[in-house]
Amino acid sequence: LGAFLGSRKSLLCGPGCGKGTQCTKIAENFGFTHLSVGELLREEVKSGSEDGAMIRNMMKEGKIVPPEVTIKLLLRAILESGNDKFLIDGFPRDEENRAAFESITNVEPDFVLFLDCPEEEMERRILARNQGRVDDSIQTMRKRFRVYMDSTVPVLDHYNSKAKLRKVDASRPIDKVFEDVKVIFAPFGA
Ligand code: UP5
Ligand code: MG
Repeated sequence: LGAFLGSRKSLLCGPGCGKGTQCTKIAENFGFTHLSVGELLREEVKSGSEDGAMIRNMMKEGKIVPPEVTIKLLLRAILESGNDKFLIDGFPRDEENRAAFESITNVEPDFVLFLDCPEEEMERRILARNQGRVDDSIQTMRKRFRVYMDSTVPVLDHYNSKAKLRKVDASRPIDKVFEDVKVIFAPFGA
């Protein structure tokens, strides 16, 4: 499977920091296929599949879906894309998902982009988004922050210890953030 993953970059940060927004711009400018694991999970819920109800309940609680579910969706999307340059948005979310994905594919990301944003600003962005997501209530948002601190920050620490973490100040306007992101992606151009 590693052969399909010619180049893999991941984006991680707290909920609402701007992963989706920056990934859209990176994909357009640098020829990556953008895979948002949150979006893949929401599509799975909509499709009414066997796992749909379980996934919806976990997302509503801000919990991390087990790796056998997310990795299956991710690998399917990778194979269907026909590309070999991937931008993986919001994954791996915890050490269990990271270890499982890396042992199945035998591929580590070239780097992980961390969009650094204060919690109050992420909260403002999520509440202003208003797209009817099941997890955008104040209650679920607070749970998502807690899960981020407890489970995702250790993944950031892991990649930092391998010198694979790239950090950008994401508290600024979208285009300012993208200026810094572009510098990081420039060596991997389309
Ligand atoms: N916005 C963006 N950038 C801005 C800026 N610089 N200045 C001002 N406004 C900015 O942005 C959020 C909003 O802010 C938008 O309205 C945008 O215009 C504005 P967006 O780009 O959507 O932020 P993003 O980081 O993508 O926020 P999102 O809510 O998608 O992040 P989450 O990490 O919470 O959501 P995700 O979809 O990745 O995951 C949802 C759930 O799925 C998880 O909680 C979990 O239950 C489950 N999940 C798993 O179980 N496993 C996985 O591997 C992944 C997800
Ligand atoms: Mg998103």
